[in-house]
Amino acid sequence: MNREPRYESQATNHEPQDMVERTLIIIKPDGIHRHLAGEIIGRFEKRGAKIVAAKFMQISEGLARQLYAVHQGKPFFEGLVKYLSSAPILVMVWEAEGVIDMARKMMGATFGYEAEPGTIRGDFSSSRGYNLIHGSDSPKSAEQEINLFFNPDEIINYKLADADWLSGRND
Ligand code: DAT
Ligand code: MG
Repeated sequence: MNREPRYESQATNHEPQDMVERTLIIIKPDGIHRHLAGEIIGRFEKRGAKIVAAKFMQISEGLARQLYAVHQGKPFFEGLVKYLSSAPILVMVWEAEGVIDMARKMMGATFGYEAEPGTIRGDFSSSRGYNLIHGSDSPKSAEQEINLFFNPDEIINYKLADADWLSGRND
């Protein structure tokens, strides 16, 4: 009898399935330096989201400016760009139904000292600017931000072994 698991992960197309959203999540330089990457990834894994792309990289100031273009001209913009391009970051795409808002709730409020306990920022940051994690804030920004970091063929379409429990429906 063939006891191999069913490998349904062979990528054939790179589009998410119906209803499923994708979001760009970045573990920022403080998250890497403070050894919190595993903790943060673990929260997304345990919540049931699926990782579909990842890159460990140090980005240029130019790319940081593009990511944060909506904040250009604000007093904190230059510091934000320097911070994000100062050290390695882990850039990921996570997929789940409703993942954009879900990730924002998991991240907590922007400033660490205002974030609720139980959130990533609320548990691990008390800083205004060094707040560990970036997450897209809308479907439009998710699409733009994912395209900024990943080619379509770098996003892997596969089925998790426990997908029926994580994202199956009983209605
Ligand atoms: P978020 O990261 O919660 O989406 P944002 O998009 O409003 O927040 O801002 C991007 C980053 O810029 C944020 O993570 C931290 C920094 N930032 C925002 N507002 C700031 C402010 N008033 N002073 C200092 N840093 C700020
Ligand atoms: Mg934002």
